[in-house]
Amino acid sequence: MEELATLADLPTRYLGELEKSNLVPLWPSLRNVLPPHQPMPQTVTTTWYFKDIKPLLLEAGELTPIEKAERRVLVLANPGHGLENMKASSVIYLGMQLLLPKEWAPSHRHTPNAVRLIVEGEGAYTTVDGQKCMMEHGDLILTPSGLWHEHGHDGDDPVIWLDVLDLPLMYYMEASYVEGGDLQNVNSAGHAHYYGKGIAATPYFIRENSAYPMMRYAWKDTQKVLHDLAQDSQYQGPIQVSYINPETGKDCQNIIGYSALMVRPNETVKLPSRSVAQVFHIIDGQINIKIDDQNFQLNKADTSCAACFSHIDLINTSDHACYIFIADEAPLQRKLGVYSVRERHAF
Ligand code: 1HN
Repeated sequence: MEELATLADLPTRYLGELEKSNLVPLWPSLRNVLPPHQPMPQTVTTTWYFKDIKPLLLEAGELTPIEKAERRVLVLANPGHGLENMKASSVIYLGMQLLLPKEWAPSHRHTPNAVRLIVEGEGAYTTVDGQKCMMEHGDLILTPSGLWHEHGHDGDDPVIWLDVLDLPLMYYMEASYVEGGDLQNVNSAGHAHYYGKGIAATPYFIRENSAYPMMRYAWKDTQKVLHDLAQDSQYQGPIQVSYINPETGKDCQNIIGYSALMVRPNETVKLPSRSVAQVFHIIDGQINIKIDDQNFQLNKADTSCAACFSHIDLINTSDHACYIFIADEAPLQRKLGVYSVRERHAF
């Protein structure tokens, strides 16, 4: 492709006149906004270690009362986007949230979709749209766009969870806002018991929020499916399952996709190179993650993010299985018709 002229090739007088009329020449920027062959992501490979986060989050618990925080969160910010912009990728926001015993994070609802992946602690719950969802290690709890949600804690120890939201996208679209609300009336427990493998409650009556029948995906159920898949000698692919809407079989949320992957002892999983940024969070176990030319040793509760088209290997040299929670931008990109997967070539 031809190298194009730059701003410096234009007379200052001409540039001044353009500016006065709110005009900009395209050609000096064309190769930036439309780079050849693949995007030039601002997202850089980043790892956040739980051993660094936890003491700072607990200190936030001492420094800032919950009433003064509403949500007590340290944001996992990607330096490639500028820390103050609070993005893990252009679409994905990540934060680690702390709730102390007896604390309450009041009810609100907002346009960004959120999920929580529970990291540690017992006795906390989230009430989503009147459904009380207990939070246990490894559980995934949805708080979809527009649904009321609040957090409470009846246990004795601090509870910490990972929040994943499509906030950067919503904010970019100028579609992000919140409404505050009153304490919710609890009317059921996450609906999880209405669903099994291939089975869903028969919908005689249309629910008010029919798009989201299931709010809580218990880790013990997910882990069992991973183990069942690993037992199937006919099955060749990586031991990975997607969190889906049990009534439609489609992604559980509209924008970010969620899955769980088991890397067996002494197994290496080479992921395909895909057009989406991805987040890896260790539910349990240890893994060496190789993202392009960088290597990280991840332990339980550590989190990494990788830009689009990264080459990612997950190498388990331990004699225990490693369980990884993955968030990616695939549902959004599929809907927009820009999702792709490429053959990996040697680096
Ligand atoms: C939010 O509503 C929660 O409800 C957590 O726990 C993190 C980050 C940005 C915007 C809304 C929550 C959030 C958030």
